[in-house]
Amino acid sequence: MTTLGVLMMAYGTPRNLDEVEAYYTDIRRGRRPTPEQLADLVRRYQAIGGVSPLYEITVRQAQAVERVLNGQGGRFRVYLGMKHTAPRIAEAVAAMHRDGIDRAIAIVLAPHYSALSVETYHEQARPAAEKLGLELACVNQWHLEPRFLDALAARVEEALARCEDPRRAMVIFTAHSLPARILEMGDPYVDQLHESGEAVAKRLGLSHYTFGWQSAGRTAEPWLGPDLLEMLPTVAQDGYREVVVCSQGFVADHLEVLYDVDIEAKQHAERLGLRLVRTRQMNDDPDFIQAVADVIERARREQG
Ligand code: FEC
Repeated sequence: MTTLGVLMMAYGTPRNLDEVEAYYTDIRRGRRPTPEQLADLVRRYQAIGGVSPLYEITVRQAQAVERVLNGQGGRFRVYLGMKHTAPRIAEAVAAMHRDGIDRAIAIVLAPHYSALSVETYHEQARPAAEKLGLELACVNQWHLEPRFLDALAARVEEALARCEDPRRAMVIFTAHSLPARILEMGDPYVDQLHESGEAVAKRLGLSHYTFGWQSAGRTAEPWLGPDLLEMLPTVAQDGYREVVVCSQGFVADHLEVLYDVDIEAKQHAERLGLRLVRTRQMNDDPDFIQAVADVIERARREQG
């Protein structure tokens, strides 16, 4: 049996505060942030303890997926490639090639597809693989993978159980906002977020739920809305006292969850008399790891 490579791709995070400027510049495609923008980002990292746990979690996710896939009788080797920090996606592809791997599945640790998110990972992976003659099958989306939906539903149920009155709590499914121009591009991102949220709502029989956006970039162009922060006053005015936020577009604890939801949105909610309960992130929990392994197995069968 030959070894099949798995190129697991994730966002990447600075390892310390000194790396924040280079990281931010990379996210901005080479444009350095202003001193004010940089100071604001450093402040947010400081607020979550100075560093984000994202990289360590991503490593654990990759190791766990490899263990599950090989435990199911396969012969896989998972390589981690980051979009904005080392080890870069192209480096991971090169490492695979050095190890004699000529076929691989590429998966981004973000379930919903957008040309402005998942595709930007593939844009780094495909040319690197082509150059080395490595056959790469890229998974575009996996937001409806059954065990991913089970994992999401379990977390919403668990968060509702932490509410004083679960039947009267509003559930908001959120994802990272993107520039609103994706709407004119026929991008499936918005529909896919509704599809996974609706599937979870149906499984749990939810009657109070809605969709919102979070963590919009600090740029001049319009971003998808409404933003979670803008939605909270309406939720409070509608008489809700508790709100469950399910950041379904993210699969790990990181800045956009630990700061944007746990600090910023929670404080805003408190000022409005609302109690905000966040669903537990997937991280390397076994149910989620099995779901990712299922996605990869399916892609392997399709690759033939
Ligand atoms: O914990 C950490 O250190 C990293 C957290 C982190 C994740 C993440 C995920 C996504 N982003 C997506 C899109 C954009 C677009 C821009 C943008 C900007 C930032 C900035 C930081 C940042 N993102 Fe991010 N993102 C994370 C962190 N993101 C920091 C810069 C400062 C700020 O605006 O807050 C705007 C780029 C521009 O300026 O042109 C667009 C999307 C995801 C979810 C999918 C994925 O994980 O790839 C989409 C985690």
